[in-house]
Amino acid sequence: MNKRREVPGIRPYDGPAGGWGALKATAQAVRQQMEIIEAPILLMRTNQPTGFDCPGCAWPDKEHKSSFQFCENGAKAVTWEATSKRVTPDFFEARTVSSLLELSDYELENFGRLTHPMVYDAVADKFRPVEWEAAFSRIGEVLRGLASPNQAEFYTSGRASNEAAYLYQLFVREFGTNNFPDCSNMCHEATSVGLPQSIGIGKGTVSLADFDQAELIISIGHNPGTNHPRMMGTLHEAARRKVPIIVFNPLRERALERFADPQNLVEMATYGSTDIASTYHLVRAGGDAAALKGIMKALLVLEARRGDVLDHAFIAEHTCGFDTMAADLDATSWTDIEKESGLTRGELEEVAAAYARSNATIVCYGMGVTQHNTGTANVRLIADLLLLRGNFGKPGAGICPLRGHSNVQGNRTVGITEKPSQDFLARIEQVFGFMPPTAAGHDSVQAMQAMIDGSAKALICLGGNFAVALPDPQVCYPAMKALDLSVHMATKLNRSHLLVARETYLLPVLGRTEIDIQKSGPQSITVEDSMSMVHASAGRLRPASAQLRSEPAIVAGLAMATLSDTHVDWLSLVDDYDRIRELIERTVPGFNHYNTRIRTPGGFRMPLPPTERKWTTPTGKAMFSVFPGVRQTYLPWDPDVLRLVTIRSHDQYNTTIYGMDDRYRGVFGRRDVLFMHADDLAARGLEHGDKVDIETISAGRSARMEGITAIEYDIARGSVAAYYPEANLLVPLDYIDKESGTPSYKSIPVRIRAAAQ
Ligand SMILES: Nc1nc2c(c(=O)[nH]1)N[C@H]1C(S)=C(S)[C@@H](COP(=O)(O)OP(=O)(O)OC[C@H]3O[C@@H](n4cnc5c(=O)[nH]c(N)nc54)[C@H](O)[C@@H]3O)O[C@H]1N2
Ligand SMILES: Nc1nc2c(c(=O)[nH]1)N[C@H]1C(S)=C(S)[C@@H](COP(=O)(O)OP(=O)(O)OC[C@H]3O[C@@H](n4cnc5c(=O)[nH]c(N)nc54)[C@H](O)[C@@H]3O)O[C@H]1N2
Ligand SMILES: [Mo]
Repeated sequence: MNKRREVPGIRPYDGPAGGWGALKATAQAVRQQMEIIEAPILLMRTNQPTGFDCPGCAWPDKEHKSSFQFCENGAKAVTWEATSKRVTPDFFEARTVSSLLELSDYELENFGRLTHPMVYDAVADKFRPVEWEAAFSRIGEVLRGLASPNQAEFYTSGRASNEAAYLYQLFVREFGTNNFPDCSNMCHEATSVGLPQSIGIGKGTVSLADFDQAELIISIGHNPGTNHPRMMGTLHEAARRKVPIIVFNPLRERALERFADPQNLVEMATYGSTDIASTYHLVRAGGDAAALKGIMKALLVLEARRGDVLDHAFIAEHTCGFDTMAADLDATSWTDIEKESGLTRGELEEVAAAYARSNATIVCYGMGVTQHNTGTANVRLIADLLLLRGNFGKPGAGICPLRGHSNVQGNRTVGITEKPSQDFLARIEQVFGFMPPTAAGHDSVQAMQAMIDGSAKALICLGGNFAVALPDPQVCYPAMKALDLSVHMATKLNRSHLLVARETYLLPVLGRTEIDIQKSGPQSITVEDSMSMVHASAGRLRPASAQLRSEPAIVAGLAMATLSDTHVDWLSLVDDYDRIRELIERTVPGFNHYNTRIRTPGGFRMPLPPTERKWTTPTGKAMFSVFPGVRQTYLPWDPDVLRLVTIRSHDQYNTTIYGMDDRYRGVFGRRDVLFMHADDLAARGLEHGDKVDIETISAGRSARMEGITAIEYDIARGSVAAYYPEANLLVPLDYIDKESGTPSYKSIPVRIRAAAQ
């Protein structure tokens, strides 16, 4: 690399991911948030049969039986919740909401845990303490006073337990709406919509044991070193067994290149590390569809030559649509594939050859695949690739979407969806004796659009940071303030809480790490991980405040205050969560003997028909898809237009910012940077460290982010990257995957110019 100028806070990171740096960062997280004595014990209890489920990510544990698995970002998630800092009524008395809005997302959450239910007082512009019952009763009154239940939006962020989420959907359906925007609509909705079309179910099909038998792992658009750190243990083991790992990612992510496992004594003692990716392809942002089509096209050529590449028996017995897809691959030109993917035909042919050699392949993927206008189509292409060689329902093979929030998958399983199935509604009616609404409700973008056009009047949030997670703060923030009512069940203060409506309530909840005692004694909750394993979780810490209530208790409180004529005995359900699980068992398939099975260590697995080669699609077969052409038609070919990817730093959990470093990408103490390829900088007469303005190319309103520091990075040509949520300024709200409604957070067409001032 040519000699670069010094840019404050930008230093290349040469080491492997993990290793001593991860241990040091963990110690620092503990020091900054907790009383040091209890921290080690708490961290040891994370993901143990006798402890609580880590709120960090949805990657499974070895049956929840293994010894403590070290995880830096898990430790950050746990200590961030178990912090000794508090946001009390005195805190709010000393600050107006307007003054709090001036602070950064990091500062807001770093004040600590909410301790009391609070209500907004518009005259003083402050939050004041309120009694729980008074809050419930007023919220119920406002909800009952709406012209229609459909004027309220009920958001869920995927940390809620199965029990809380189930009660929440029950309350809302009895109230009369399917308006269930949830974080999944911004995350893996493309998986939930695409995979059922392909294989009959919107979930991953692999288990941890499959990774022990895989002969090839393909990793597309996910960054496990930061977002699923316990997965690094799995990849590390696979790499040491010499399993090829082929990566597609526009950014060079250190953990996918080299990793030192903090559990590996030799590696730690010798400062050694293990190479993770066998090949790393810097695919162009949004170019995955082209790359996948290229691999499949090359595979068909190999098949024509050798005749033994495709799994003919599997295709004949288990699939539909092969010929149409093959004809489309034939018709797709290599020129287009290369241009769109940014990869060469030779590179893609090599991937096809490696795939043809492997008898058991797993494809893992994350937000780099789903958060595009073609998100659903991308997911289906991954399924197509796997189907060609029968990589479902055999050991060591399958599809592995890396889920987001630790229980986002469970939330969906127990009924958090704006498009419930008729079967589920029929069972609700049968068990509870009320008619749930059947019309589809709003997803996240639609809920916000309803708030913007004024048809939605109330927003209730079971966790999350709705307005900050969504695109386009210029239109979303004012819409929050125009509501009649907003209610936030939360652990910590964030910006969505401060975008106050005419009436706003903050209801503080118990976190996963805390003991939840109800009438029948201490309660456990249950969660479902990325591999469909359901298991129990019980907190151990003393609650952050005596005023906190559990999420099920708060949801029940809201329900009783809202529904004058309810069919549900809410109080008895809160007294003993076993009773909630009994109801789940009666209304959701797959939960037989729920209460017994969660009492065995490791829990149980939800049914996954594709693992038995059963396809619950309308045809009863797995379905190949057709992706016409190679590109996202809305993206212009104009070489001046770059594709902006929004990414998470290493010190961040979605909108929660733990710190200002992004160690593995060499960024320290700042987040106001734009990652750019050296040639893209040069083509604009820019240098590493220059300030730039970023402008979104979209018909209609212009969106700009000004004075960002462009830094040279090993990123695909034509792609640039900036941090989420700051860069949400540049994402139009209606810029979505039409099939799944997911915002295209990872391929925003932008122009970059030297900063005006
Ligand atoms: N510590 C921590 N853990 C987390 C989270 C967190 O914020 N912090 N968030 C949780 C949640 S809700 C989620 S959804 C997951 C998110 O986990 P990931 O799916 O890993 O999400 P991102 O960091 O947004 O980006 C993923 C990767 O996609 C790449 N990418 C971007 N665009 C493209 C593209 O067009 N093609 C390809 N092939 N790759 C692309 C980026 O360079 C990045 O490496 O993690 C969960 N776990
Ligand atoms: N530009 C851009 N935007 C994105 C993304 C992106 O990659 N790029 N990713 C999208 C994705 S994948 C997701 S999932 C969404 C995330 O969207 P959300 O899930 O809405 O956001 P979070 O930042 O995870 O929510 C953090 C808040 O949750 C609350 N909280 C934490 N723990 C608990 C708990 O146990 N109970 C309750 N009740 N509350 C709790 C705290 O108050 C905290 O402030 O953002 C999306 N937005
Ligand atoms: Mo997510």
